[in-house]
Amino acid sequence: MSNPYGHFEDPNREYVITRPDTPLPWLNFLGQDEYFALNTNTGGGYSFYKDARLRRLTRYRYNEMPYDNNGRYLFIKDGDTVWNPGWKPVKTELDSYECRHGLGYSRITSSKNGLEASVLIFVPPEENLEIWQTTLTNNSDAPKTFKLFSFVEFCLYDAQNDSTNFQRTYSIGEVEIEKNAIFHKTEYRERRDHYTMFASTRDIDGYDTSRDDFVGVHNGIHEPKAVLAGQPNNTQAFGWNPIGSHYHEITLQPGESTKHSYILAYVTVSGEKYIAPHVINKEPANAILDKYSDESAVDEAFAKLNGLWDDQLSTFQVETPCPIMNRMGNAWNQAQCMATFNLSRSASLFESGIGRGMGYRDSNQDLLGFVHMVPDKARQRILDISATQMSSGLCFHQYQPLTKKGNDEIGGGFMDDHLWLILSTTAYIRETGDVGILDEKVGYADVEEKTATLLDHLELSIRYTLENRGPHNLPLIGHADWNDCLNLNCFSTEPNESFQTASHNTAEEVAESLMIAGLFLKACLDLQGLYKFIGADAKAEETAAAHAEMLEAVETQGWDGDWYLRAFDTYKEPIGSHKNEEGKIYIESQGWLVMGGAGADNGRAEKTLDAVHEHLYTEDGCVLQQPPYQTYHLHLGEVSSYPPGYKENAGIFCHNNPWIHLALMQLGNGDRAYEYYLSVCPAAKEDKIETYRGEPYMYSQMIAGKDAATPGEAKNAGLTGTAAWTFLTISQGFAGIKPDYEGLQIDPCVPTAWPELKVTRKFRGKTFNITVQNPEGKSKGIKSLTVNGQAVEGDTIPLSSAAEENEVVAVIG
Ligand code: BGC
Ligand code: IFM
Repeated sequence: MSNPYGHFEDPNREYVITRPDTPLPWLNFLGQDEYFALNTNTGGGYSFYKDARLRRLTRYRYNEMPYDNNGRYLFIKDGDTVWNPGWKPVKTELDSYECRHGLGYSRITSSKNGLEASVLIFVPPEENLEIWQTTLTNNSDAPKTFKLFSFVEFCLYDAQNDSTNFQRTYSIGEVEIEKNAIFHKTEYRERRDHYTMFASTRDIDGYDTSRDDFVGVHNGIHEPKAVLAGQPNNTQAFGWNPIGSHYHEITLQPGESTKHSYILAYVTVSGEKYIAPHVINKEPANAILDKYSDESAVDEAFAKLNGLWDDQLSTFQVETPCPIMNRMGNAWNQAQCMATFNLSRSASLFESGIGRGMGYRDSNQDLLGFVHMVPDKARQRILDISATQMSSGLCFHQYQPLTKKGNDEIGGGFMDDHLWLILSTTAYIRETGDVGILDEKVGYADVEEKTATLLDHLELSIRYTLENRGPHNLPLIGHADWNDCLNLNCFSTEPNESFQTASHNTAEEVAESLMIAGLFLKACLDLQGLYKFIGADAKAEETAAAHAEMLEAVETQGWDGDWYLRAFDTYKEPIGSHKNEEGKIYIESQGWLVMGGAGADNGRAEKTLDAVHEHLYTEDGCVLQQPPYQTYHLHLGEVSSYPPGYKENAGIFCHNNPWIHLALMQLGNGDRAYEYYLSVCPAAKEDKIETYRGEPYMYSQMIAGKDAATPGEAKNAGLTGTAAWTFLTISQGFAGIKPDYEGLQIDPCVPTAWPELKVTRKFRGKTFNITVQNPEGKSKGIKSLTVNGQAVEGDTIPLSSAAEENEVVAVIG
């Protein structure tokens, strides 16, 4: 497959971009503790500590011309030529350009007129800083003297305020300069405990901290005055817009190379170290500089980062006959899961970092894709999320990562939120066996005394759905369910009102959701397993009864003849029915109901997935519904506000595709699941990249559907639940490796043409080297299972009899 912009390099887990003018900026997420950096293939992006809204360190310009404006820039002035290793912002034509996005780092290497500049950008594990290790090589046959300027523009920490409240921000900016370090200390005066340091490990020959002097009031960042003039102004910023820029004059002999690093660090000072509001204590900053004064410390930090990824990925590695699935499953898909763990839906090139924090629904789902890599962090995440549920059962839809407090700035009343907690908690316990988490006292967001345990939250969540059912005995949808845009209680007597202003039909919000019904069924199955494991048999039976009762409502009220309905609206009319003119069939209820056990013994599961195939499947993935809404309908809400084929109005919403893949595999249809898997996989889009436009190494939230004006075009790359669910498709679906309470279940579902696959899985401190053989060309069903040469009954390897290292052979037949 050819892609003129780049290619995968699997052995070193890199995507190598060979042209800077990619169809859209292609992003990499750096950092996985508390310091994060967004970095594109041209060095664009910004950095923040914990929270992209409240602790933004550098500025970014959203929706600018060009896209991806502002970043980590180095300017080189070599004679009259000014160029950037990342091509932008000056965009001087380069003699060579390459950007290697790897896991947690990017390396940009370019050359111009015989000078090569290579910049390795990464965030060392467990440190609140980023490093740009810069190597300059004179490949010409004459000595070269050139000028090098670094550049970042500081954000005054609260990104919302920073981008709106200029009457204040233009007067509060403060910096200090000492030796090779520039300190951005706005906010310190207010007795906050932090500042930002931007330093060079090479002695500087000058600096700038005032944007007006460095760039010029009437210049753009592609024509910075100081660089064009070839000399810095050595300015100190007072208010306006503080920046950090170091200046170096460098001479290299032919063939000579030199290396130094820039360090951008978020520094905190507390306790007795805090001197006075206007004098920053540089002790912690100096400790960082001491540490990295030697480039070998930078090399070590980089090696540590790579070691961390080796380790994280080693929990699950797969070798299938499909190279695309291998490269995604073994590296990129897992890396994207980690990005969603860190950032939920808060900060990407499509999420501003200001609008959203950590999503309740989102983070619970994301956890399914990272719990195996970072179980301890997953544990804390579960406790943080659950603490934002209220005593009624309703949840804050999101919370700020810095404060961990819920906020409902994008509205509340999503009637699915609470149920996702059951999926994440049971996944965590199946992975770790840690039932102790159930007794953790997390409390409720609206009750001061923290007496409620996590188990209480799970029970409340089941009860809340049971107690909030509508006229068909199905779960009420409230503002929306997983589909944020299906707002079925919108209601107005005014003409021309939009879903954004319409009041809700509060008197009778009776719209119901079959998707929540499916999610509830699945949550009941998961919880039942947990109750059995902890010996709560009566509770397990109660949960089985709740499952049966909901199933009864689904099968009697929710079947449309060829597929399951999606919902009932506030007028009690069906949505996602052949009776509707548009939106006759939706994807979400089909996937969830099958996963929850609906249609299992009446043929409806197969039938409904066949309907998905007939009505929703396309070669770019399954669209969300069909036919799209051509006009706006207030009583359906935001869904019909999108033009046909985009977003929830019949776009290919990648997130819900793997639900269908998993449902297909549950029924044993490995061939179709595989075809569907490839249809939506970004790594399979390289031969249509001009249409697709997104990163080939990470999922976008959406691909424009067949009814769109631009079918096949991807949008909203990076932060999407697609990552977690697709990782489950690979690991628990095709490879069939399912962590269970008492052991490791091996239940693969493969395309009939696959003779074999191999998996390495670490599970509860033991390693399993698993070979799945498929001699009869089937898809599913384990005929025999041996562990270290011993036959095992059924398809689950009991942990009790497993050794440290286990050779497993599972034969499908
Ligand atoms: C937006 C939708 C979007 C969803 C997920 C909602 O708040 O209105 O358009 O699809 O969030 O990003
Ligand atoms: O379910 C949501 C998710 O929470 C955010 N992205 C869009 C999805 C569908 O509306």
